[in-house]
Amino acid sequence: MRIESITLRELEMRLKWPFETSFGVTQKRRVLLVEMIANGVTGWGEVTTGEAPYYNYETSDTAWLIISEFIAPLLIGKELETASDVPLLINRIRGHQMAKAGVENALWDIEAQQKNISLSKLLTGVHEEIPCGVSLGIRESPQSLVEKVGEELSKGYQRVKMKIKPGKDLDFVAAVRKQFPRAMLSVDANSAYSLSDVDHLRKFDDYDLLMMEQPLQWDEIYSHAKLQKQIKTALCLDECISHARHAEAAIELAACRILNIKVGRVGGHTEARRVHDVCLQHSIPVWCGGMLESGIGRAHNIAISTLPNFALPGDVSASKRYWKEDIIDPEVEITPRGTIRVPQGSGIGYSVKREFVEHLTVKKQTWKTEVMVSA
Ligand code: OSB
Ligand code: MG
Repeated sequence: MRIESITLRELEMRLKWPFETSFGVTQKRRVLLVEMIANGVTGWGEVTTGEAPYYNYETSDTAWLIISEFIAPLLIGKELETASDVPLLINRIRGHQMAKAGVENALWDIEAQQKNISLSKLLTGVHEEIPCGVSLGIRESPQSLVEKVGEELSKGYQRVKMKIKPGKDLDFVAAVRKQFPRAMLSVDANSAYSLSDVDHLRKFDDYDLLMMEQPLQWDEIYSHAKLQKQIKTALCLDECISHARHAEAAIELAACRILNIKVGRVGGHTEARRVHDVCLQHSIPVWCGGMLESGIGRAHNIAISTLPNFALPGDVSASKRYWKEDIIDPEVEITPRGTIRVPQGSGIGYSVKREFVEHLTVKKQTWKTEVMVSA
């Protein structure tokens, strides 16, 4: 495949409702999309950065810089055997996984279309339907959280994850558990605690949670190992796992019993599969995390979620939970069983609403190979 053109664009998209995590509130999303053409076939990827460097150090602006200054110039005009060769070409750029993933994943979409198979098949996925959970932002009061959890469970979602932060944690979880004694529940602290909070964090053991996600520092594996020894609730790592070697270290240290894979956080589908395989070898179940993606990122999440060791419901949910109108057709929907049926069409399996994308675009840059003039 010869990379003939790369278009990077920023879309301004407003979430239906503000989403609050321990690190802040988001409503106005700055979504970066990568549109690539190779051998005449167009593929799409999404850069899953936040607007501010509060989840990790990347932002929409750093990703724009890294892609426009380094990744696009490195890749334009290159001939590649497969999308999984992209990391070899851009490895010399340290970090910036989300920027890399947005570009690499566009080529995965192209490769699947060229082979006329679904992205799921190309990634060697096996599931035709994936189990879905939701991630609920921090709310005003325990009562309003209880109501929201009830709403999502009644739609069929199989697992509800609640965002927590100091001061908005135990009471909220206790109220939800009391109302829903048998629901599959988990919490996500997004690094809001430290190891000195161990006595507090141990109190969550009373609520039969599936897991507690990344309670400690965003770049810490070892502290989570110390914490896991002292609490019963299974820890799940998110922020601190940037690649398969991190996953191996975390598993060897017994820093978690479950792992969240975000395709952007680990640098694209190639590395996401490696993380998946490491976890499978060690019997650590994984699930797919979300970053408030538009339909394009959502479609990539669905495809990777079809690999065999995605054994737990992910944070991949219906388009309409976040967007008044999504940029893909059809939108992502869930079945009454709380699953998403994996599209069987070629590539990501959803079509991109070009005009709507254009309408939402606030910034755009294109790289092209030099035009070949035929004699
Ligand atoms: O930690 O999983 C997280 C959103 C922004 C930043 C971090 C996280 C999240 C979510 C949203 O939980 C999940 C989703 O996209 O539905
Ligand atoms: Mg998380």
